[in-house]
Amino acid sequence: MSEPPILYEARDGVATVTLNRPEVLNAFTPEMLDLLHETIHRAAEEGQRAILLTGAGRGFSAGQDLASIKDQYAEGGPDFVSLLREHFHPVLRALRMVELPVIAAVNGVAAGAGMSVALACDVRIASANARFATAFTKIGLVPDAGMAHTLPRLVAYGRAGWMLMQGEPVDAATALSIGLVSRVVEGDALAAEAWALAQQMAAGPTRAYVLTRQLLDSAVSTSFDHLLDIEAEVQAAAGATEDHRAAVAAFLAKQPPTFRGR
Ligand code: T3D
Repeated sequence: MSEPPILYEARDGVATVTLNRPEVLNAFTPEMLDLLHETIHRAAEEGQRAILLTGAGRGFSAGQDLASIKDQYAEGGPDFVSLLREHFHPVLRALRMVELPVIAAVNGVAAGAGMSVALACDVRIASANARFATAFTKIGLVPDAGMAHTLPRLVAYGRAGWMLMQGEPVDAATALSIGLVSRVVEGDALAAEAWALAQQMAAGPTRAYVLTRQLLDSAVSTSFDHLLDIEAEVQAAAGATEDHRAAVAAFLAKQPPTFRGR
């Protein structure tokens, strides 16, 4: 029996989700995307506290599986609208809306929509051999799976335009220097370092992390004045959590806080 294209393991509050088609650098098929979407929701429904997303083998993901759609070119071409709306977009929306912090452990090449998926996560830690290739224009496509939104916000407009139009891979050291990833570690240390980061975030104020994501998303598309209104509302939600109250009490008692994600 062949292995499932998505592996799931939950331990100590961390749901590890592994893209698992290593023979094609974890390129996405619709079935794999649907399972990934289900799995993101599963982690939240089970009450896990963080998601750690990574790839099996030497790649993170090479984006859309081009071999699986090649026959469609003889019949008028792939139905891009359906492929995106029905299979890619639910995954991207789930990553941005799930009530858990999402950590991408980028273990190798992330290309096309594989890179888009990595960029939609809250934080990225990469191995020294990771590469980021926008790839879309290399095959005559425009960026999709949200990359036209995420990339310029991470690396600024000018560099995003260069990366998207040139499509050349960016290595891990460059990715770190331009803010595409937050940390780079030697390849064989990635699993342990990413796990430690995921555990640290899972034990943190996870509700505040998710609200911070929402606030950041609002902040990049609104005026300063409107942001001040939004932040008051979002802070009210964070301020109503048990985690906030417990952390203030712990601070005043000169104790370390214990966060429960609510
Ligand atoms: O319908 C739509 O298309 C809309 C949605 C679009 C979203 C997108 O993601 S568009 C972008 C699609 N992705 C790409 O164009 C990337 C294609 N891959 C590459 O350019 C290179 O493979 C990489 C730069 C990612 C890695 O290069 P390298 O030299 O490390 O590995 P490789 O030898 O090229 O690949 C290893 C194997 O994976 C190879 O198979 P083989 O020869 O060992 O049997 C290769 O064919 C396979 N593979 C890599 N990428 C894909 C793939 N198979 C299917 N689809 C892929 N995207």
